[in-house]
Amino acid sequence: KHGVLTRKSHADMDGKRTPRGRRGWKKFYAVLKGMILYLQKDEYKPDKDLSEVDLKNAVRVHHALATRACDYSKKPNVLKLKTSDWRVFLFQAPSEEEMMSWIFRINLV
Ligand code: I3P
Repeated sequence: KHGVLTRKSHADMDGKRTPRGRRGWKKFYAVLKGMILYLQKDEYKPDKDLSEVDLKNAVRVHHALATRACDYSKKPNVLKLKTSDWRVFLFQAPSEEEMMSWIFRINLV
């Protein structure tokens, strides 16, 4: 699965709140492949190698939990992703349908 997702980092590894200055929203082209959600600057090209930054932004979604971000009301179509290393991200999808589809696919991993 792939598509545009806008990310906000809410908690870092070990569950510590992401500090000010690193809590902004950032738009990515997201690709869910195997157990990894790749967050790329540019649209996915199958034969192009991932950049160092792309690799750094990739999130392991094995044993992660995706839910609708019910407690976040500033933007619509936002899902919350809790990873197995206690990071928390918010991702805004372009539509309700896309948000539900990402939640479903991430939780299948
Ligand atoms: C954050 C940025 C986010 C905002 C966040 C700020 O600043 O303005 O958009 O979240 O508020 O800290 P920075 O880019 O300097 O990290 P919202 O869009 O959800 O308001 P927060 O600290 O209350 O999460």
